[in-house]
Amino acid sequence: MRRLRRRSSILAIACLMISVVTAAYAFGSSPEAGTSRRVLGPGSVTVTLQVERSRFEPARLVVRQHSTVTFRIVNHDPIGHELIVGGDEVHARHEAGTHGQHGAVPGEVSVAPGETATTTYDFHTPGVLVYACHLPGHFAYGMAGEVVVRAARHPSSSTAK
Ligand SMILES: [Cu+2]
Repeated sequence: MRRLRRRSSILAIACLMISVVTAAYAFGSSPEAGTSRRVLGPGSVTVTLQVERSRFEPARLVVRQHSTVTFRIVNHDPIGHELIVGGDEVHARHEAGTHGQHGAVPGEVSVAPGETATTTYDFHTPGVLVYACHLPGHFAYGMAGEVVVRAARHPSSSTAK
């Protein structure tokens, strides 16, 4: 009887540990994990976005204006995703739309399960743009990131003469 009780308490602890680990997977390890502080550009740069459990990593990029960013999306998930880059209007349209496949428009690409896809986007205007996946439920789940576009440091001296 005593042995049985001990066994069931071990089982309870094991269940608790499994749920803690599951929660850690679901919410990520720290708020800093998905951010990148490095300022990219100007000019052509390539950024690799890892996709795992319907999240982009990193989930924040900082680029100088007049950067041409090639996004390389590595999908580690067993389900398809997409990367859509743009402003509020672009995201509202895609969230409401039913586009199945992307690829022809710069900044819009579909990525099959376990595959890698690329798309290129020009960032010219300072501000904040968003990249997101608009497959049903993914954006609401949090499958999005932001690109902070910083003004060129010395716009007059960099292209003078
Ligand atoms: Cu997705």
